[in-house]
Amino acid sequence: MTGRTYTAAHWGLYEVTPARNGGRPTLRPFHDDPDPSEIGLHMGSREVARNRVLRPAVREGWLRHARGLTREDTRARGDERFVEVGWDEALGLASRELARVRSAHGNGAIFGGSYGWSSAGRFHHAQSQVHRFLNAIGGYVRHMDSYSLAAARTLMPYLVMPMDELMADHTDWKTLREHCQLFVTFGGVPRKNAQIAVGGTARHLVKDSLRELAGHGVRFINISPVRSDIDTGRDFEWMPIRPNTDTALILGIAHTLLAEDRHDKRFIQRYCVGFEKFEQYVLGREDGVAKTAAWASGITGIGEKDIIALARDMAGARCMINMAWSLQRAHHGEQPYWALLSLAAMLGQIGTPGGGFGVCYGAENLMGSRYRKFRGPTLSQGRGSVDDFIPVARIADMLLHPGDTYTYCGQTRSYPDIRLVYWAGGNPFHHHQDLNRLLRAWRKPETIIVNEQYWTPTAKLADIVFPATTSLERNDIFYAQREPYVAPMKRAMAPEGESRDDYAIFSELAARLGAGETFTEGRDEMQWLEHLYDEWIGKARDAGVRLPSFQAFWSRDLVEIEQLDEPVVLLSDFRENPEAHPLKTASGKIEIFCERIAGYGHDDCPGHAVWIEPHEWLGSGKARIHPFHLITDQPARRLHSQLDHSPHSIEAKIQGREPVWIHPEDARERGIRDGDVVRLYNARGSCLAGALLTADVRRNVLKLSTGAWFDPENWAPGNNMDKHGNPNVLTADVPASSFSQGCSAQTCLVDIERYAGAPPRVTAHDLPFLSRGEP
Ligand SMILES: Nc1nc2c(c(=O)[nH]1)N[C@H]1C(S)=C(S)[C@@H](COP(=O)(O)OP(=O)(O)OC[C@H]3O[C@@H](n4cnc5c(=O)[nH]c(N)nc54)[C@H](O)[C@@H]3O)O[C@H]1N2
Ligand SMILES: Nc1nc2c(c(=O)[nH]1)N[C@H]1C(S)=C(S)[C@@H](COP(=O)(O)OP(=O)(O)OC[C@H]3O[C@@H](n4cnc5c(=O)[nH]c(N)nc54)[C@H](O)[C@@H]3O)O[C@H]1N2
Ligand SMILES: [Mo]
Repeated sequence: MTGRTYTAAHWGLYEVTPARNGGRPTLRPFHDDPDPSEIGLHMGSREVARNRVLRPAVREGWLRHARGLTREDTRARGDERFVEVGWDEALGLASRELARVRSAHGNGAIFGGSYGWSSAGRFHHAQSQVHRFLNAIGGYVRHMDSYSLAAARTLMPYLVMPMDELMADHTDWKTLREHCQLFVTFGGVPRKNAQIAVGGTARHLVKDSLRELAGHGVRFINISPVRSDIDTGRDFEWMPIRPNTDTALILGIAHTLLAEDRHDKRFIQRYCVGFEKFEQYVLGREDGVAKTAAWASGITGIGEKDIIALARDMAGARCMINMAWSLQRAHHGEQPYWALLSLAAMLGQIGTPGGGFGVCYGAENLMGSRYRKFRGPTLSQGRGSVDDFIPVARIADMLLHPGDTYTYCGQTRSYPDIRLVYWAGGNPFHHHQDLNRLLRAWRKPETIIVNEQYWTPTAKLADIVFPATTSLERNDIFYAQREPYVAPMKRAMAPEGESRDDYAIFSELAARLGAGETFTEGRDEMQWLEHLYDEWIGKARDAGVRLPSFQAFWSRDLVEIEQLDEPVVLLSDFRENPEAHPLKTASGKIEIFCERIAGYGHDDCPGHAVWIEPHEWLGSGKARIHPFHLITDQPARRLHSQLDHSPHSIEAKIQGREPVWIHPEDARERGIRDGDVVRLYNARGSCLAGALLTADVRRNVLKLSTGAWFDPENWAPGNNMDKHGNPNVLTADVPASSFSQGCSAQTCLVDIERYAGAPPRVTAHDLPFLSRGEP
């Protein structure tokens, strides 16, 4: 015990000096973290606090309407000022409106999907809080899957096992170091992304692990439009592929393996089903097109000889194939993942130490960790009477087209008619595609309520905004999967302004709606922590982890979780004995061809991996009009939109705007110089950004990270320009497929030009116009 105080954020565990005499807390990196993330160091800073929502605020027109003064006009969202009101009035307004919608239209008219990452800490998790609250008052329409992973999360359980299990059981870094010879990765192993783990991370593993592998002589090949999304500390090979064409490349490799008889027939026969159908397709016996290396070369832009050499190298070495999640966040995003699994099966190394596949080392710190696996404490979300959901990325479709039908995993379903939206812990005007379309959809609901810490675009577009506290202002428990420590998170400062915990906000609303006891079960914050902790002790014990009593835990700073001696090797049990350890798929084996998915009859996701052109890509005719493929990756200096206004994030902006990576040759042809303000555009919208010239990005590809707060010239839907560099004004709101309905943000063509004239001021981080008391 060292007497330190800790706080956790998704991007790290930090040591805190609590605020004294009305000052601010200061944060330091965790002393045992070999590669701490700078993102969190500014969490408690004055610059970040400047954007806090300080008091409950109600949009003026909505308030006038609630007071019987005027008709309501949802088109005014975003344009009107907010009136700051007292807590009692705000809670009264929100609870009466919830009650009205509930009695007039039923709980099925309330959308509480409320997707988003919220903050770390197991109790004050805003998602769980809002879902539990809405269930306590009778239920709500929820969301399925995530923006991160919908295509893979939907697909992989049919083929091998659920994504969550695959992710938690990745072959660990140490084992790779000892056994892997060739590490081929699609989309790098971005250390910038591995800053993050859901719930926080105490020891960041990726930087050292990659260096150790390279030091051991592991050969790395990065197949990606972006060279620098891996850093091994040494040279590595780069295959600059055209975005969204990886499936074609894998098919070309598969064809080479077949043609040269290098595939592992014994593995396929023993552990897989349906290989023959895939083989027929690859050889061209299904559609008359043999998926040769030459064929793949024409699609991917990778040389035929290089593809053949890659196939031979993969078959001739202990080979790990890794794939970034971004590949499945694309049109037909199921296909690269299915192809990856099919290729790994052909190589026959699944379940061996050092070989097989990964989904994805680098997306978060978790993958490759050897620390013990055990579940964390969780707040029950309760149960309501509404059994309706939408696939998470279909929000605009739902709001715009109530009653319309759509398909999902072979079912035909229809969209509910939503009257009220409640959001806590997410930022849809960060995460959704085609924001002009979302602006239109956002006008549909009668009321939008948001709990927020900061004046984000989503808060600015709400009717009622409740100010929520941050982790630094609450007590909580830090736990994340396969991390070496758990820890108490202790309040380090008083709540800013009049902000309250989400738990307190929902407790009050629930009480006013007659569900106070159901929601709180009579516990306050500390009683909840103790309750969740006590339940957790038993679960942890079953997994071989001994936790101290709650009192002992709370009076200590950290509890260490031991590292396992035995290696973690993905699917090793299955490899050892597939009869004793069958997979939970229909056949118990790896499904190279899947009867169930084939039976759904979705043309855009048939029974085995196929190459289908995305609706936009560099090989399509559309590229003559918009000749750049836009990659919108995860930002290095924040988590999505969180802390976009922190000094660390602002420091990297160019003329106040998000940097867009462009190849120097492409820039030269367009008269764009490093540091220029540029305009990116397509038929869906346009945004400004700051040009960053680098040969680390392939020609005809632009990279603009997500997370710059949406900053349109005005809030009316239409082709208006975002001034700050939010790529989601450009991306398309098209589902990955009719099977998964997942987010397909990485499929997007644009053009770019130098911005002539004086660029408009960035206003993303300005506060909305606030007035006190009377509308
Ligand atoms: N173009 C494009 N778009 C993408 C992606 C992409 O690759 N390309 N990626 C997608 C992916 S993978 C994801 S996961 C999503 C992420 O989308 P989101 O998860 O919606 O993004 P965040 O910025 O993390 O939003 C979290 C919000 O919760 C608020 N918050 C934090 N803690 C609390 C709390 O305790 N209480 C309350 N009430 N609020 C809190 C924060 O202030 C913030 O506004 O974006 C998706 N969007
Ligand atoms: N710092 C930071 N880390 C994060 C997050 C964050 O916001 N900030 N978000 C977290 C979340 S919610 C998620 S879901 C994960 C997401 O993890 P990913 O989805 O894997 O991350 P991305 O950064 O979108 O993409 C990774 C790399 O894939 C490459 N790529 C893009 N398109 C293609 C393609 O078509 N083919 C190939 N071969 N490569 C391609 C890009 O060049 C990029 O460098 O990251 C997590 N980590
Ligand atoms: Mo994500």
